Amino acid sequence: TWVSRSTTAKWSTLKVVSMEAPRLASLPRSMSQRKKTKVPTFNKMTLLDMPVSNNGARVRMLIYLKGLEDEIDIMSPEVVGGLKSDEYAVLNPQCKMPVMVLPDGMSLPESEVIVNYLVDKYGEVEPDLMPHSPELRARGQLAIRFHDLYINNIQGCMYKAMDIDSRADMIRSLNEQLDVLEEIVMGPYITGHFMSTADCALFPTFVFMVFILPKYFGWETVFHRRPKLEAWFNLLCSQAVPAKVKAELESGLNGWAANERWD
Ligand SMILES: N[C@@H](CCC(=O)N[C@@H](CS)C(=O)NCC(=O)O)C(=O)O
Repeated sequence: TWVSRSTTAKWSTLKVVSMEAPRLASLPRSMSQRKKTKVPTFNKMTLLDMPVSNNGARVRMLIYLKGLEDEIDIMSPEVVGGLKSDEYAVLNPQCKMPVMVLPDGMSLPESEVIVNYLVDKYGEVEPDLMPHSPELRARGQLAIRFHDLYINNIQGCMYKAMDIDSRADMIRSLNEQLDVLEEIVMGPYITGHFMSTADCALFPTFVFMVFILPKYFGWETVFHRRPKLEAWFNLLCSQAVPAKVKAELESGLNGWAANERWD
């Protein structure tokens, strides 16, 4: 039995309807299906990702900051047949980028899980990207969680096909979430004097917003009445590693523009 309701219905008007569970077609999500699919393996730690992926970019930013390029290969999901292939689905049952595959065959989906794994594994490699007090660590985690829960899930409104009302609602919500972040960022970095994993998580998404919202949604700026976020974004843009990540993301976004994604 599944519960459905229209998006405007109140809880009191919930309708309980009976229908079959949605079929997840051929994705090898269960153990028995997985056994039939050859699990891709790599000799070196390998991140499957593409330049335009903002979630992947948070992991790439950490890899470049810590100088781990010799330890970790970065390849396109196409090397295992693409995001929708059975081979990719055994690495990440959500079929999304990025995923990290370890030499022993273990695969780690979810950018924040990968970032925390690398911070843990390469803790002795500077910069440590961990704020130096429980309070600052909590603030960083809060920025990341708000970003992941309330921005990541609607960021598609900037570039995915959808009806105009849903898009308008999500763009409005994005605008509100930026005000929430303005109150969290301490400056000059999100958690104060040192860069942390919170900067890695948020910066790529800001590159998306700064690229897309003024050009295609008529925003004057992403930073209206958000001076702390503006100073933070400009500071990161002036540094080599974030600038490299920004250029990677923009190469993908320019590709989307050339393919008339927003026309
Ligand atoms: N929560 C996931 C989100 C992953 C995600 O949404 N990845 C996007 C790229 S940034 C993706 O794979 N999109 C392609 C698709 O969904 O087909 C994470 O942080 O890794």
